[in-house]
Amino acid sequence: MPFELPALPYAFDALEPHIDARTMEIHHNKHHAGYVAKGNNALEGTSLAGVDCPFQACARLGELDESRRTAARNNVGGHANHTLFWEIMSPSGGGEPAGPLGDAISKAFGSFDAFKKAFSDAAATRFGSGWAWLYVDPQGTLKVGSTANQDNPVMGKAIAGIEGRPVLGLDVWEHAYYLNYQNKRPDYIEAFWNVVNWDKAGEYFAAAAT
Ligand code: MN3
Repeated sequence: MPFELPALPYAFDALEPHIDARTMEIHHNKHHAGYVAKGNNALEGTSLAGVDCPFQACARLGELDESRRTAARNNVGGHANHTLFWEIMSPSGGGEPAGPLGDAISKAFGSFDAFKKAFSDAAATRFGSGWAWLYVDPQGTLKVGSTANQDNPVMGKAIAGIEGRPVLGLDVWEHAYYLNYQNKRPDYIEAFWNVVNWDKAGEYFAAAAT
């Protein structure tokens, strides 16, 4: 089965005032839908055509001919990243993570506030378009980093510059915030913390740690 655009798990206006309805609608219905369509085109007739999970396809980009690889990297990457992004936000989000993820963040970064600063800095200093990530590296260590364009840590170091399995991702492309925040990316990053779905991030952490 080709990839399909997943429904948003909440209404377009559910994350207001932190992320506005118009941004969410265009971001999901136009940008994400475009990555799904172009990602399916890129994988059609290849060994990755039937892969269910877009992150699994991201881990296997090396199987593709060069003629398909860049389109798959950009668009299957875009599909994977946005699928995660919608899930790790919630109108009832915010606060601090509890349980194993909360413990692991304190252990890796010293405190939740130190983690938050490291992640916010990664998001603010990513030049141009890209993503900030909290991820579990191959040694099992929680790390913060960022990637360009639609790259993600699952693609591996040679492609993305960082390697691991994602727990939290923040889209810092201008299309994610420009209508409401214009050039003020730091304000968007600060607002993001109010909508983080830590329960869902905890599920990604549990999956990444196994
Ligand atoms: Mn986006």
